[in-house]
Amino acid sequence: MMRVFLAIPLPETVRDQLSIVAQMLPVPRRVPPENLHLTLTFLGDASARDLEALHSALEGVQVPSFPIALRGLDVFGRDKPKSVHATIAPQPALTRLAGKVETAARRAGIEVAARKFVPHVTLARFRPAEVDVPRLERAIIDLAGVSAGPFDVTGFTLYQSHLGDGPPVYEVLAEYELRS
Ligand code: 2AM
Repeated sequence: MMRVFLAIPLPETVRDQLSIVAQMLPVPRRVPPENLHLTLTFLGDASARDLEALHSALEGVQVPSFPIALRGLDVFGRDKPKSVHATIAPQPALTRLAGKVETAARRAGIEVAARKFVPHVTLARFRPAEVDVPRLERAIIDLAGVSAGPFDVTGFTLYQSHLGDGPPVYEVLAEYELRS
């Protein structure tokens, strides 16, 4: 089985901008710049057969390319934060794309957790006890004006996540283009 997810890769300039922002956060571990991405759907463990079915289903996803922009920061976990992310300015085309890839995954027989799509780019993950919460909240308020992009989303990628000591290694398994 392979641990896989579908995500939008970010242009290098955007990753560079976000990693500068991440450096300003009072957190113990940041996502390495090369790992920054926008997840469309987390698929979890899938077999090679699942992935073949998924590949056929994804080739049928037809969505025109669209622009997105990153605006401001937020946390997951509220008063016990466990990650900080850059938020994405509202973009209905992005929500539509996420819905279509999720439907494609379900058609391919992959179980996808029913979760509301909250588009974001995670900048740091940690345990709540590892951060000074008021200090982190102040930093997030101070950085409320950060932005990156806009840039055109021209495709999405199927990644395999290899977990080990340290940050995960994301391997590209397949790339899907959006029509321009
Ligand atoms: P996150 O950035 O908000 O943690 C690869 O792990 C990607 O899939 C990450 O972007 C992660 O989101 C997302 N993801 C969603 N659900 C997940 C889960 N249950 N376990 C691990 N990653 C998950």
